Amino acid sequence: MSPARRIVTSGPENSETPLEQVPSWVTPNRLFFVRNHFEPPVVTDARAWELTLEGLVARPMRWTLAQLEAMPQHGVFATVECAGNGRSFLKEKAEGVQWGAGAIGHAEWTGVRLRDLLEPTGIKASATEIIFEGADRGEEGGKTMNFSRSLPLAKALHPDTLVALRMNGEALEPNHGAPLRLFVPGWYGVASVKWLRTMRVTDQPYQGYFQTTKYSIIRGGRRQPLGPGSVKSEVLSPAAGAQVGAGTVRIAGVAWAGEAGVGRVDVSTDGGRTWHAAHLTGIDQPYSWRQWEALWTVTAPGDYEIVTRAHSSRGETQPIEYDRDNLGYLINVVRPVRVRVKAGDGAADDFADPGTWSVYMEAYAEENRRRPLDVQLAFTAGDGI
Ligand SMILES: Nc1nc2c(c(=O)[nH]1)N[C@H]1C(S)=C(S)[C@@H](COP(=O)(O)O)O[C@H]1N2
Ligand SMILES: [Mo]
Repeated sequence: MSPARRIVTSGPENSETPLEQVPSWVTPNRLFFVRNHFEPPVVTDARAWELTLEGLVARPMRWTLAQLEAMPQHGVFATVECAGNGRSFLKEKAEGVQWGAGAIGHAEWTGVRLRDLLEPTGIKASATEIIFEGADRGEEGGKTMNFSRSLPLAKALHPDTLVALRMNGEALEPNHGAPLRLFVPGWYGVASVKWLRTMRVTDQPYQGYFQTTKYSIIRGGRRQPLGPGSVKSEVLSPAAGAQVGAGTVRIAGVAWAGEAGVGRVDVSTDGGRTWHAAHLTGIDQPYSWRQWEALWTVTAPGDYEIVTRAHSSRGETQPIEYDRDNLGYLINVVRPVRVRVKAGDGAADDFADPGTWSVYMEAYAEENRRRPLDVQLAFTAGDGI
C-alpha cells in the first residue's frame, strides 16, 4: 500500500495530505493536499503562458514563462494550510468541504520575488492592494467567475512573497497551479492564487467573492478577509482511535503558527487538566511547521484523551472554544485525540507496529528514488566499505 492523497471530493479534486503516513518535514508533492474550487485550466502550451500587470502603475507589463525563469530565483520553505482545515471536527456543522486534519502541507517554493516584478512598473502612491486572478473559471453562488483574491501592498512587496514556478525543486503540478502561482508564505492557502494570469493594482478594498463572501470572518462586527495563518498543532502518532500498550508511549506531531515561529507545544494526556511541554525537534524556520514529541508513561489500561496546545513565538495560543464568528474557517481550536491503552508491558506504540513502519519506509523509498544524491561517492576497485 503506497501512500496517496486522500480524496474528499472529486470533480474538482479536493484531497488531503495523508499526514500520519508522511512523518517527514517536507511533504512530497505527490502527497501534498489539493484545494480546487473549479477544474484546473487545461494548459496545452506553458510556453505561451503570460502573466500581466495592470491598474495603478506607470508602466503596465507582461511576462512570459521563459522571462520569469530567466530572472533571479528565490526559495522559501513554508507550511500551507487551508482555512477550512479541520471543518469536519466542528461540533456545529459548517458548510463547505468537510476536511479532516490533512488540508495542510509543507514544501519549498521557488520562483521570482513578486517585488522584483512590481518595482520597475512604478506603482502609484495611491495604491493599497493588488488583485490576483487565476485562469480557472466556474460557477459559485450562482455566478460564473475566475478565482481571484487580493493582497495588501505591504505583503505583496515582502521579499518572501513569490510568483512560484517550482515546488520542492520540481515544476508545479497541474493541481498545484502549473505553470505558475502566487505564493504568500505564512498566510492561509487561499491567498496563494494558482494558475496566476492577471495582477491588478488598485486603491479600493477588493469585493471579490473569495474575499468577502467566502474566506472571510467577522471581527469587530465586520466581515474581514482571512489573512495570516493561525497557531495550531496536530497529533500524528498515536493515530486517533489507536490502541497502544501500557508503558512508554511516544506522542509526536507538528505545530505551526503562520508568519510567527512556534514557541511551545503543551501536551495533556488527561483531557486538558494538566499540561507538559513537548520537545521541539527538527528544523526551526519561519513559516515552517515544527516537529515535536513527548514521552508519556502510562501504567493503567483505559481510554485516554490526548490534547495539544501550541503557542506562537508572539504569545498567541490555540483557543479552547471555537469562535462562531470564524464562519467555518480558522479552525485552530484544541481537539482531543482518543486512544486506548491496553494492558501489557513495554513500548507498544504504533511506531513499533511493523505494518506502520513499512508504510513509512515505502514513502521514504518512493521520494528518495527521485532525489539526486548531494554527495559524491568515489569507489575504487578492491576497497571495502
Ligand atoms: N486559482 C486558484 N487558486 C487557488 C485556489 C483555487 O481554487 N483556484 N484555491 C486556494 C485555496 S483555498 C488553497 S487552500 C490553496 C491550496 O493550494 P494547493 O491546492 O496547491 O494545496 O490554493 C488557493 N489558490
Ligand atoms: Mo483553502
